[in-house]
Amino acid sequence: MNPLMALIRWFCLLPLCFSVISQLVSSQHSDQSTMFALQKELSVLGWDVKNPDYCAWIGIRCNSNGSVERLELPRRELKENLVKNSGFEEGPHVFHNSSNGVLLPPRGEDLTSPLLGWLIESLKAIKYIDSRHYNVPFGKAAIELVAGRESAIAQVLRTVANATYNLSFVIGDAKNGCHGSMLVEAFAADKTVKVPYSSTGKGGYKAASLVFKAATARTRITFFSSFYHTKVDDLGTLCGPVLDQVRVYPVTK
Ligand SMILES: [Ca+2]
Repeated sequence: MNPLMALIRWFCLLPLCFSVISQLVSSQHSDQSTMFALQKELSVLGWDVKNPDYCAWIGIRCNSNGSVERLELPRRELKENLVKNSGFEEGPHVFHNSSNGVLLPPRGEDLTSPLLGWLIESLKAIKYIDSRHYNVPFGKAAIELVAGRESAIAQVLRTVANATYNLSFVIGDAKNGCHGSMLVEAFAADKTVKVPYSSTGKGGYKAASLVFKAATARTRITFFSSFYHTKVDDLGTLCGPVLDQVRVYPVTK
């Protein structure tokens, strides 16, 4: 069986299958549209949809006709991610002419979060940035933690008590003149990790992860920036590390 069809067949064991299939039905049935539809649901690290040459994506091998010949994916990539809106792709409308991103207010000022699935648990706003004006690690949007420890974002996940999970995420910079030694702190159940990132303002990113054991049927994951940063050419403007691609998968033994 074609390796791509084998993956889709396996993938259809997951509830996310239907949206992929619906996209396939409306597509030209080419490997490119299939790969893009799969990436939209799976958000595999190293599958960069900004690069239309899917044959160059990590773990993909194509034949001379550009058809996918081989797929190598870590097992965890094919489990359902517990994090809602894990890539921050569903957020407030970003005005086309605005290059400043959108400041999302802390909880309390607004009854419903403007960012699907996420709680803004902070005294100050976080910033929603889009790929037209900023460097975003994956997809079309991400968030920038612009107010140090006063700018936290969290989500409560449905977990199984005593089960072990892996939390992974990427941090980077928005290519917006925000230089310096950054540090993002992530929390899940009773575990925490501090991830350093050295920003040269060029729009890079790195991946990090944390293994934790759920204590109850609900587990909170939280992120904030340890430090305050300002733009090199505008010391009055706060900036900070970018967070994207937050995923939680059960760890199978
Ligand atoms: Ca994203």
